[in-house]
Amino acid sequence: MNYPYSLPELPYKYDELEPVIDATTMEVHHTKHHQAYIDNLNGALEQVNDLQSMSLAQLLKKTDDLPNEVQGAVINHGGGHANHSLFWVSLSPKGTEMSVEFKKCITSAFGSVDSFKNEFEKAAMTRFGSGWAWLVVDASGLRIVSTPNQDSPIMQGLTPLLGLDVWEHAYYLSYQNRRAEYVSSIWNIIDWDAVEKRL
Ligand code: MN3
Repeated sequence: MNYPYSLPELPYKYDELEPVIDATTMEVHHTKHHQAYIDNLNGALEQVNDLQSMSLAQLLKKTDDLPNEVQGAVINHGGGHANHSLFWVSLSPKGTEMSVEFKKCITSAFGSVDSFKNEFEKAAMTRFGSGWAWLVVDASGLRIVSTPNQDSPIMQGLTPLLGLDVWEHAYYLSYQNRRAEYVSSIWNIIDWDAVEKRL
């Protein structure tokens, strides 16, 4: 992903993730929230020519070294663009099964697929306020982490494989305060083929 950033098309229609995520939530989330991160990121980079040639991942890896006037925008809006772009393509209308190979990786890292899911759900539930739960990989292997706001795991040198948006805008219309129901329903629409390809 490079400047000027643009809204990626979704590989499914807004209503195709129902009932897990309703069509209105998807449309507003994609065309308003995600678009706003992109617009704000482009706006912040407009006057900073030497950062325009860097990829979004490169910018996120070096947020500590960025000039003050763009640092916050890259973290919040660059992170927002990267996180949502990954989120959309980790979902599919019917979901897919984990491959045998990937199941083995999950089992060796977390004990079982169920304990992986429990740990992931716990990360999503214990993230106070707005943020994300992640399955990530680094040199030490697979891990579950959560980040606040739009912080990207890329900022910490981690490679995100799967991210779950737990901002209220991601689920409030259907689930109101019931984040746990949203989080446990998400397993029905995960595209494991897409997640595994990132490993
Ligand atoms: Mn969101």
